[in-house]
Amino acid sequence: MRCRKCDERAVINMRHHKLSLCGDHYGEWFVAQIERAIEKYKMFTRDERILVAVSGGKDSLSLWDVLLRLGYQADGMYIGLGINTPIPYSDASLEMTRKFLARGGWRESGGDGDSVTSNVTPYTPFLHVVDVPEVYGKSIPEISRAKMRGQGRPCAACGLTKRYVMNRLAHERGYAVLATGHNLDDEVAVLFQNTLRWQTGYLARQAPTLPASHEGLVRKVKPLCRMYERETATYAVVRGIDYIYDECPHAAGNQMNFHKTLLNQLETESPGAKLSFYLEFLRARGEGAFDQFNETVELHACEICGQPTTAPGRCAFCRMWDVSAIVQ
Ligand code: Q46
Ligand code: ZN
Ligand code: ZN
Repeated sequence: MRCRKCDERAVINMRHHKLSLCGDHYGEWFVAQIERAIEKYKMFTRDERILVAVSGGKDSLSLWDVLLRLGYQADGMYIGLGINTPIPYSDASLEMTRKFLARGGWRESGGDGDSVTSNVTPYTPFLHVVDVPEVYGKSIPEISRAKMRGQGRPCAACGLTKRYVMNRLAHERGYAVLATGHNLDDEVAVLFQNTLRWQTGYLARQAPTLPASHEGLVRKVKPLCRMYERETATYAVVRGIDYIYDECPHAAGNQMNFHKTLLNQLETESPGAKLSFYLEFLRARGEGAFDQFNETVELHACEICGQPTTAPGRCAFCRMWDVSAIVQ
């Protein structure tokens, strides 16, 4: 298979786009796709400060890399969850993130970086690290065991904590927007799950750009939402980004992965099915198909931390972590 643009050996063949590209041309193509999504979904501008939630995985590191190459003011935030058994998942993922930052390489001249970086002002990124066990006294598996009576996975406690810590840090440090590395496969699996259950409220709020609906909340964006997981992985490889291959040990066998497997079968039979499922959903959503389900819930400030919450008194995070005074 040859590159459509230069006849070099192709590193990827995207059947859904009928396009195969070599490493250099693929890198350029990928960056251009992300820039297009940022503009199309009005995610952010070059004047705004962006906080990228980084996990040490291919998606978030690739996203950070692309934003820096495009000259955006993008800092990173790593949340240490304290998940280190049976594999040192948290420690290894922080190491990958630090390695990425130390390596630099997004302002290089020459090679495929040239056309992307030549006319942008380089930005020196900063990495915020919030270590949950250090700040809040317990790891995610520990707080989950304590609060959920050892039932099920720690993912509910994990999701709540991550959402809270990300939003709070972004808001307190004056970032205009929080960017996450969700790719097309992630978005389609969520869409499929929400559709199976007809969770219309969730469907109404599933979007590449979620505006800050309330004081204290920041805008949330997903610039990789139209890129297949395979495409993001290929970008990381082409760019020589070292990332953590292991999934969180608590992810194995979850429903999301099961749905991803089903959707992959569909994609194999019908290339492009995932992309069109997602894009057609966005079209219908854009035409107002879910507007009636977009309820505006009244939020007020948590009496402990001041973050917006629906519950009266303490927010769900402060209740779960038994926070009775503000932890800085
Ligand atoms: S990190 Fe956390 Fe995931 Fe691990 S404990 Fe579950 S939610 S699976 S994205
Ligand atoms: Zn080429
Ligand atoms: Zn609170």
